[in-house]
Amino acid sequence: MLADMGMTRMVGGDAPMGARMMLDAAPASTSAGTVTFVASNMGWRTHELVVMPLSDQAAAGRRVAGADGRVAEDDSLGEASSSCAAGSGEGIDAGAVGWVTLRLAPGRYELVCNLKNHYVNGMYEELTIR
Ligand SMILES: [Cu+2]
Repeated sequence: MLADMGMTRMVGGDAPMGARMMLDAAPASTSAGTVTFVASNMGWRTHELVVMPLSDQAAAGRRVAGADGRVAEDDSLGEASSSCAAGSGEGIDAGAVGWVTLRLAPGRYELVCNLKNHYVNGMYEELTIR
C-alpha cells in the first residue's frame, strides 16, 4: 500500500521534505520464487514501488538520496510504476494500482517509492523472502 498521511491536500508539484507518506507491505515476508507485487496507491500523490536487494549489513531506510531527492536505483530488480498496468511507467496515479511479477531468491529486499523526496519521507519497507 502506498499512501499519503494527513488531510492537507497540496497543489501539485513535488512533495516537500517532511511530508508524511507511507509504504506498507503485507505480508512482510513470503516464499522465494515468483512473487507478484500489487501496489495500491491509497494516497493522493502519484507513487511507485521499486524492488531492490538489501545487503546483510544494510537496514531499510538508510539509503542516501541525491540532490534530486531520489536514491540510486542501479540495483533495481523491477518496479510497479504504471497505472492499471504491469511494470514501469510514469507512476501509479492516486486510487490506481500497478503491479509487477519478479522471480526472487531468498534474502532481504527493500521496497521503495523513489519519486522526489518520497524515500526520505518514509516510503520504504523491508521485505523478507524465505
Ligand atoms: Cu511515493
